[in-house]
Amino acid sequence: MAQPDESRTKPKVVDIHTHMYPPEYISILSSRTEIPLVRTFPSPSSPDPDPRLILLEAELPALEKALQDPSAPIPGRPLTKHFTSLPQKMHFMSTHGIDISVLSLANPWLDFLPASEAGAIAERINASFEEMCSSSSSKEQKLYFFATLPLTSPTETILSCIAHLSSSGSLPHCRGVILGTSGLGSGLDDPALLPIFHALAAHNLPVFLHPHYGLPSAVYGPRAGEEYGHVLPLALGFPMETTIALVRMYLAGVFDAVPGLRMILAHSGGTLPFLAGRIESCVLHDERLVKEGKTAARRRSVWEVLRSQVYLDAVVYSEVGLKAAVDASGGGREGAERLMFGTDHPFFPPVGEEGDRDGEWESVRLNVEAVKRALGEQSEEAELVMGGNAMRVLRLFD
Ligand code: 5CU
Repeated sequence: MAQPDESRTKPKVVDIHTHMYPPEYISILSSRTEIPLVRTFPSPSSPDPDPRLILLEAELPALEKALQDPSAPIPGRPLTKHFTSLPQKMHFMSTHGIDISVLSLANPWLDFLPASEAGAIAERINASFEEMCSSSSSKEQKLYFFATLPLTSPTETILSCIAHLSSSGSLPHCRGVILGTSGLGSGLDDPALLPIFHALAAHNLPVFLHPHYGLPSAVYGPRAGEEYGHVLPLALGFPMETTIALVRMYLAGVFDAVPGLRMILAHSGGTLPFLAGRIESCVLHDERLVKEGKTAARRRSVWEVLRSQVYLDAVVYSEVGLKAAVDASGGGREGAERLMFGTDHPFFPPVGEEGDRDGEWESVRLNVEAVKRALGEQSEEAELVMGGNAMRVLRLFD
């Protein structure tokens, strides 16, 4: 039997999907009266309850009820130190054997800020992420970050933010940007976004595309808020939102217009790995698109775009989903080279009385298991997904 090669250095584990809310962001949320917001509700079981973080439109009915009736269930999720504390992030990394984390501000980023404030706040938030990365990186653990763009500001402000991210040398740990699906307010197929996508490509800044808005609450039905918790918006709304955003970009020809653009899709591309064939078929059978010559032989298919300009994170919690993501990305070694491990920390913590947030998280274990089962424990492909791909694509060199 082949002996393990002791001289081989341990492959790095990189978490590319891991969020933080720096203190200035929490102050903004705490000063707000509309979603997104942070608010503390009295609790019968604790004299000093955690504030609650209320983010999603689907949480609005529960918030309104709790504001009127102190005995109603408390809305949102607890704002624990996992969302805000850097030592807690480092502890989480050690607990789960993570060597490098690529941090990002969590949703809804700066989407709700007035145009006049967003530019300066983005600058402060990005500086804060840089400070976290430079102050906490050590020989054993390293941090990088995806920056936040002031998307409600005028285009010149956004472009100058992008130029600052890569050229000034003041943000050496920045490795791309995190983007929601709203763009400048009309989605990511908005032609007004093209200069921004060109600038990101020119500065070699990949886009980490992440959902927030889900689907209109009406599709979840009248029982959702009271009876189904966050399951429908998070399990289905988020992935559909990502899928729709990417397909709109594809149909608008953004990938052809900006061939240097690189996208990393959260949650393994939502439902894209499963639906790419159907999307492709709908394009080819659409009378209007055929008539307008948009299905010409030289057109790049959805599959080709997935295999050239798109990467997927591996936050999918199952071997079945991970295999589909690898297959949609080209299959075998080629497909495995396009997937990157993530945890979604601090979301999906252990819950309930028994839930120990300082110990091992089941949500992380499921994502690690999925990689091992889909690609083989200690296989080269699994090592690429767990860290090698992120090191290569995001230039995370020692
Ligand atoms: O639990 C949630 O609401 C979330 C969220 O808002 N963002 C995220 O990335 N994961 C879970």
